[in-house]
Amino acid sequence: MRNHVMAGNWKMNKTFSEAVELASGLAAELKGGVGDVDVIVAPPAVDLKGVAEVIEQEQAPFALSAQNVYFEESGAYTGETSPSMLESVGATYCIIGHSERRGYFGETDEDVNKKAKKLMEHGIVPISCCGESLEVREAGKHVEFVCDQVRRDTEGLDLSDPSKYIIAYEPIWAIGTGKTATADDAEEVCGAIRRTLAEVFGQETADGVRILYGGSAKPGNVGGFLEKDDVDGALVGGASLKADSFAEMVRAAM
Ligand code: G2H
Repeated sequence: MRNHVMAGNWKMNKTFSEAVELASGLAAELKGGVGDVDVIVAPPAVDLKGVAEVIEQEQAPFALSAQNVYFEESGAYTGETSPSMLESVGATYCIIGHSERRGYFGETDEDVNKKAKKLMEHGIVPISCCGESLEVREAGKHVEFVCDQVRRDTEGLDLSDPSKYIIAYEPIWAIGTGKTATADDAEEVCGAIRRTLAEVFGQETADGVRILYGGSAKPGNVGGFLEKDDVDGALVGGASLKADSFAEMVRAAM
């Protein structure tokens, strides 16, 4: 059985001291344990080391994720961060292909695929995002669109340990807008993603990959998503910026 994942994407929020404060607050909130939920926080790159230290000092029950990576090992790539650098500060997960990176920074499926390969070489688990725009959804092409993205993003990956690859389905029209997809909307697409994985990698792999929902997920609605067979957790933006609301979502996933 797949265990739940609750991942907080802090996006471009929190200075170093604010990030340390949020991580400490979350550690305190989750002192009672998190059951078998994989709890993950993804602070901005400059905050990773500070949050890693909080996790270590307070033996916090959550793991560290980056929000982005570059697919080369080192060299003249000003402003970029390599998988080894992430590894060296204790990141064990990395978000790739978030719609904000695709939309504002031109990240393509080819980039996402290369990033996943590199991360996995370093033992870092990708949280690979996919999702359709409002235009695609209104044209009724969302399932086909997202499954094609997943095919391209996973091309040639070794998913023999499916617990080491996570997909986040985030309909773009529901991100940070307060508009949430319904749990049935999420299940329709997450189920189709799992069938696509089964076609490409076989049923056993498809049954092991965790698929998350993301887009205005919050304490009041996360339970409905988690009840769905093919939704294994959430990638949470806004509601992960407060320790108490994110902890409430973790408890809903326990
Ligand atoms: C979607 C999500 C987290 P929010 O981007 O990745 O953000 O919960 O604020 O919609």
